Amino acid sequence: MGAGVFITLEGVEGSGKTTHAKILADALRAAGRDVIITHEPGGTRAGQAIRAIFLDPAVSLDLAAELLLVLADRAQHVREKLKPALAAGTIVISDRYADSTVAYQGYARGFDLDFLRELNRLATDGIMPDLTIVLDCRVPTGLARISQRMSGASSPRRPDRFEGEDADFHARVRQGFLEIARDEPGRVRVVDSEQSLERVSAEIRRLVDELLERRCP
Ligand code: T5A
Repeated sequence: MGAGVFITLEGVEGSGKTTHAKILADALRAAGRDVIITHEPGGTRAGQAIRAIFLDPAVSLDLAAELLLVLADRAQHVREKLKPALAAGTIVISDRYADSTVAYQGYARGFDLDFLRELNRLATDGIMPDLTIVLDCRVPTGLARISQRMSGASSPRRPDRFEGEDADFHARVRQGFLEIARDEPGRVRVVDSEQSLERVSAEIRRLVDELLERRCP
């Protein structure tokens, strides 16, 4: 990896990743840092096409096809966007990355975790985040935020492939993220995202400032 800094936000649906990616990026830019926000799936043009199939509940997908689609999205994302940005010294904030595959396709869908880590090695080309923040909230809290957001939208949409899964599925995803954090405490930090937006963003900022102090004082 070049001189850039790679930060990922992970967590269950509605845990606040998109909101906090933006708050963090705005704060870092105000401090004079060069920052991009990206996301998976869909961070590239090819990824947008993959995302449309991946999330559409009306498209029948075998679980192996679902897995390979999200890995294809990542392989393109890493090579087209992440590696060049990191090589240019940018701070890259990604809303979801490789840990989502371990949590969703592994802990929740049941694929072998070591097999997924091997596939992630191929898709990521070995690029792993310097810091991953798991925004942790209870599943009903996250889902309630999503349905509130949907009901307030000007053009309401149906739940996507994952939002439509049952509570047990989302509970396994949450557990998966917490186990990933337990297994890799040096890289992955958990923030309670049921706190106010201000408190969550302050905790995220503290973790990021610690990282930046170590990486580029
Ligand atoms: N997926 C993805 C896989 O299965 N495998 C993989 O490898 C990958 C990469 C992507 C889906 O793909 C799956 C997982 C996902 O299901 P997506 O559309 O990109 O789907 O959606 P999500 O990443 O799940 O993002 P969401 O939009 O659903 O949720 P966020 O981004 O976590 O939440 P956000 O920030 O939009 O917040 C939701 C609402 O809550 C409010 C916000 O204002 C917003 O209205 N909110 C708070 N309110 C009060 N207090 C707080 N602390 C709040 N934080 C946020």
